[in-house]
Amino acid sequence: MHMSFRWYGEGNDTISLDDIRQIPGVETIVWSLHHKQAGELWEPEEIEHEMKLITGLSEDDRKRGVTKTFNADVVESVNVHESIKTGKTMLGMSRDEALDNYRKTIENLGKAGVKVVTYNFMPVFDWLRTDMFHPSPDGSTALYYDAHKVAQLTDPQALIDETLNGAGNLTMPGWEPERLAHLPEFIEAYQGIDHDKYYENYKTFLDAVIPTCEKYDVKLAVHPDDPAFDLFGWPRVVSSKEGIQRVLDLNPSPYNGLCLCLGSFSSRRGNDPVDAVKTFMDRIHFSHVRNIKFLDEAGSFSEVGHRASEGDVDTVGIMKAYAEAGYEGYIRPDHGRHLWSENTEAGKPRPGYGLYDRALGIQYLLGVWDSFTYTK
Ligand code: DNO
Ligand code: MN
Repeated sequence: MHMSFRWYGEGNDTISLDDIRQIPGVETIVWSLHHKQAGELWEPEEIEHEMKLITGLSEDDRKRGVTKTFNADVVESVNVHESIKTGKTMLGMSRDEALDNYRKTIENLGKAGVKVVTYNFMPVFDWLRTDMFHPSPDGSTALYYDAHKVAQLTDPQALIDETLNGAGNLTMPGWEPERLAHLPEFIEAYQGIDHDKYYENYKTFLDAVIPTCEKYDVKLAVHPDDPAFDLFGWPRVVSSKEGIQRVLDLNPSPYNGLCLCLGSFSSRRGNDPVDAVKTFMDRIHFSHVRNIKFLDEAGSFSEVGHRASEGDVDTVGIMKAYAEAGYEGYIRPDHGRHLWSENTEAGKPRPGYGLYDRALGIQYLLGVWDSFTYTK
């Protein structure tokens, strides 16, 4: 198992590689070219520049006697253009053009040495919460999902107006103002696309891209829908054990795999994360291990610390299942709460991606892992 940490890049993250170096056990930096829009080609020079930052040491590092470096094996995410998901020309790009760019990006990443590329296949938006700094009983804040609030807001524009704007200028991935300007176009394009049609479009994507993944030895890893159920009447298909199995069956290549996010997966009542780990082990290339706590019957939840007893996700059972299988893929602690000085305005990290709780989470996950695997 390789422990990893998501980093948003120089100048784009309040956390530095130096900070991450001091968390014991981190081998892999999970990165992306965050300025790229879905559908855009990632050029070799841009990839090389970012990977050098991660895998190398600066002059200053050397002078200070720093020797620890990271690998840059995992990219999260290369986002999928809406034309691929809907099968229609969208935002001026045809599906074929978007597929060409995706394939070429995989090729460029593979040639640079990247091993795993994460993506999600959610319609229109990436993850959704109703509150990004919800106060917890201990004074920390956490990402929060109020099911009642979402149930009352039947169209996404209302949610944006009433909830997200209240969160200040912070935007969630996929909810950038430039994208939101196209909301009517998205709503129109998804008319008549049900779950079966969406799986069909998904298969077109996999069949087009997987041969390139095989050729350049890049494993594709889908992140489950977050939260793991339909929103605004749009189809979500990576939300349950059956849904995931169907995605894996769309293209049986081992390169068609999972970034199994157990926090997202567990947001659907009845989903069993330990069972999912055991069932899909052979196809899990990357995994996010985090915890959530349900707050009511409607399914509202708060993100909580990684310890199993803090919430409803059996993080011990998950790590035990990975340890017993001799899992050789990548794991990261995913979101964390905002602790200590991270609650203040100045230098506030992006929601869910502070330093302290993710560092604590790593130590917990490694502690559990070690208890099953370590010998002196
Ligand atoms: C949610 C997060 C997501 C994830 C993307 C992957 O649990 O891990 O932001 O990074 O959905 O495409
Ligand atoms: Mn995740």
